[in-house]
Amino acid sequence: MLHTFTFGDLLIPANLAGEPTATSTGFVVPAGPVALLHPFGDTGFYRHGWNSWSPSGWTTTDGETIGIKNSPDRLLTADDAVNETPHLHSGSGVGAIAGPDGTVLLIGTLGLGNPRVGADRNTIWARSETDEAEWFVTFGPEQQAFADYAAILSERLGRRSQRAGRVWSSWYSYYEGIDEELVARTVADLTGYPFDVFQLDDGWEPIVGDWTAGPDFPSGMQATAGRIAEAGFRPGLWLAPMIALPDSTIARERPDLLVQDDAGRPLATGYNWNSHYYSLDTTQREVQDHLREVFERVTGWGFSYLKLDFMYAGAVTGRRHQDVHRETAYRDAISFIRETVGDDVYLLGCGVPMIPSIGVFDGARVGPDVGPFWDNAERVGDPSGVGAWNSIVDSVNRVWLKDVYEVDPDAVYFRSARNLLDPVERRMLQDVAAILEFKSTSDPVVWLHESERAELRQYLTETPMVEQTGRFTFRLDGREVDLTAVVAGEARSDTSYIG
Ligand code: 9PG
Repeated sequence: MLHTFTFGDLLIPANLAGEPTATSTGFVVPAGPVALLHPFGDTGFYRHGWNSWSPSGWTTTDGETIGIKNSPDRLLTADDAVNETPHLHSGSGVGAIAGPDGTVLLIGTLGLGNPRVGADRNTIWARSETDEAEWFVTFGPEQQAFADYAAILSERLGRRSQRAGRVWSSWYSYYEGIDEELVARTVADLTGYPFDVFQLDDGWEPIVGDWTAGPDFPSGMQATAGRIAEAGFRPGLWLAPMIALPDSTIARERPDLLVQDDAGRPLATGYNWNSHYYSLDTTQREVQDHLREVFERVTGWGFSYLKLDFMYAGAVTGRRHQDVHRETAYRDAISFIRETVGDDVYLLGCGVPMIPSIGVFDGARVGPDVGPFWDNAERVGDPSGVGAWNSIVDSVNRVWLKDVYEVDPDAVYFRSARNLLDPVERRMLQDVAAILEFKSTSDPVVWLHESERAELRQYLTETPMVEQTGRFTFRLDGREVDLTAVVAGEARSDTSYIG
């Protein structure tokens, strides 16, 4: 049906599936395709990435699109292979175009079904694969519009209240090279530092897919969790419960439990650890039994903070036993995990589809991995590649998600040893994390100089008041932090940044 939205003096002709309903902050539009005619011509467009690592940000309708240009090779971080559109401006779940005087016209999904929002110089449009979710449409000052959208998203999908606190994670120092001795030593060194969580990352398991203690943890995972708890930290553990490497027990013995391709073979749903990997078909009863066992086991060991990684793989296109949309399969699976672990376990999503995870995860990663260097070296031009800059750009473009769950921009560094980031770049990472209000690091205390230890302590102890004053400008305890030039790729070791 044809409809005209009225926002003050602004009239927006629209083609909708049904009559919109006014709310106090905008309009709820019935499920089905949406197309709005806008009068702004070529203008700014906000593109939102599907999962934690997918790029998000502002471009213009006549500018370069934001996204991953070789998506079949980058299944992990693209908006999945089917939806990445190299020449079309579009994003996942929500999109906005810039109007005059800092206003935006925003369309956002209120549910699942692979909702996409795109725009060109005349239109902003939205559609999904299921036509089951309503949309929210609003016009107003940019931060207000996103805040209003976040509020209605939480109303519809839920909002959890647990906070992660200050997290030490093993990834950005030791990577997969962890063992029980090293962990015990690292924990002992951290005694007295005000961390809340000590989280073991990838490397404890024998192989991705088998969630049992690996050979480097001969005393078992319960012993390690116990040591962490004795030192006064909450034990945290990394898992990638949706995926399995070809040599894992489940992939070798029960390929029928994996998501299949059209020929009925297990479907490769990503590439890491020098191998392709598969996804579990979570619509099968036996897979749910497997997940229940895994989560009862790891919480039984004493871990109550879980970083669940590569979760997008539970929501990719492929053949599953039950004929449900892939995002519904995903949401059912994570809801099942939440029921299994209960409300007290903190679930941090990583590589999660952003919108289908709302209300189930306590926190979510909102950008690609940081690294102890500024630019991604091995994936030039891929905004989802590892590196401090890519991580900052995606994260600051997702600050608005703070209102739906905790947002994790990834670890920050204090160390100068084993680090190519200079003091200004390290400070930028710390500021972004302060803005997002999530504190984590992987620096072992023994890698830090005395002054760096003091900086770490201070960072963990002080929580600045955060105010957003513009798209990329903030006030941290009254100090102006302007990330505009950083996001644009202009400022790097600009010493004026820290004054
Ligand atoms: C453990 C790591 C850490 C890290 C996670 C995740 O695009 N990629 O190829 C890609 C590979 C690895 C990756 C993210 C993206 O890292 O984000 O914090 O837990 O797994 O293996």
